[in-house]
Amino acid sequence: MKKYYLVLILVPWLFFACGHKEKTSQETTQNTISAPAFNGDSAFAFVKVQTDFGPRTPNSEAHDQCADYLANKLKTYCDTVYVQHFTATAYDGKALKSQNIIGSFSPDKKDRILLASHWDSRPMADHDAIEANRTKPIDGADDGASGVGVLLELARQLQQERPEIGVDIIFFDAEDYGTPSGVDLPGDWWCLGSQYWAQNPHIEGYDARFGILLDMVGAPNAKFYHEYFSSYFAQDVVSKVWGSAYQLGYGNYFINQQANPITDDHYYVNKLGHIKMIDIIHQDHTTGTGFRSVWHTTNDNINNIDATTLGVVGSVLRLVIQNEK
Ligand code: AHN
Ligand code: ZN
Repeated sequence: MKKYYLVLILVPWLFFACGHKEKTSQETTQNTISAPAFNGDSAFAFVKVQTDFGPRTPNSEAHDQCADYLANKLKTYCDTVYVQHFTATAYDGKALKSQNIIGSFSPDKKDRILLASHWDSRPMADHDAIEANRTKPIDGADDGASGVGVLLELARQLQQERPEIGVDIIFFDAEDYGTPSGVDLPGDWWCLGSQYWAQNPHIEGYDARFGILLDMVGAPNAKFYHEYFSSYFAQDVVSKVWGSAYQLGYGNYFINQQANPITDDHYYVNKLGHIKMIDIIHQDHTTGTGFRSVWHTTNDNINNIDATTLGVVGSVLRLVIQNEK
């Protein structure tokens, strides 16, 4: 009789426990508010335009052509476009003819958000599995073009639905000309464009409420964790962005977990520019490099870009901007 009672108590409890657990896991991907429209396919097309120029490595013809394209495209969407020409010195002593390209909405507004990506691509596929490929430049479809594609599509949309807050979109140059894998030199050889901009902003005394950097936002099923420096410098912005993603039902892309520090453009905007900026960057701890397997290889091309992921990131940005009054 006693055993029978125990079953009577346990069975409903098990039911409740399982049912409850299932509901919780469903909630992480459920829409709780409606997403502002964002066209991932259009963002994808903007990624392809860039990779169609070929590798956009500083001092190449494709680099020049893509710079003109980006500046002209921003001119069609933004109120003001600034092109910052500068010469960066690379780790190997090369002088890199570089350009930071900036598009602004409502440049006179004091309250602003800064959005950024790098538009150059790496001059060598130093992580390629095939040795003969390691000196070849890469398309950088994910590593560079993906973030720029999302931001171009965002600019197109913001022209139609003007944000209340001022917005600046910066395409940094010469981010990915850093030292080859295995070479360790003293000095800061990555992110030369953002280092330049942080010390020479396009407007004297430039400031923003916060900044968001996009880097490698085009992988199928990308995973964006709380990158260490983002949390260190701007945990409130991390919470805002990951919270917005969760509200839109994108908790499977924007994961609430700490991850490794990445010395990316946002690091210098924080450190040298004193503007708090986070990095939305796809990290993968299973590959050995910390990034996806195509990273810094000739396989970082348009075939490995997913319009859905671009759409997810763009929608999150739109919601974040919409919430800034
Ligand atoms: C390093 O791996 C040293 N920096 C990461 C910055 C980066 C490279 N982002 C894209 N490519
Ligand atoms: Zn890179």
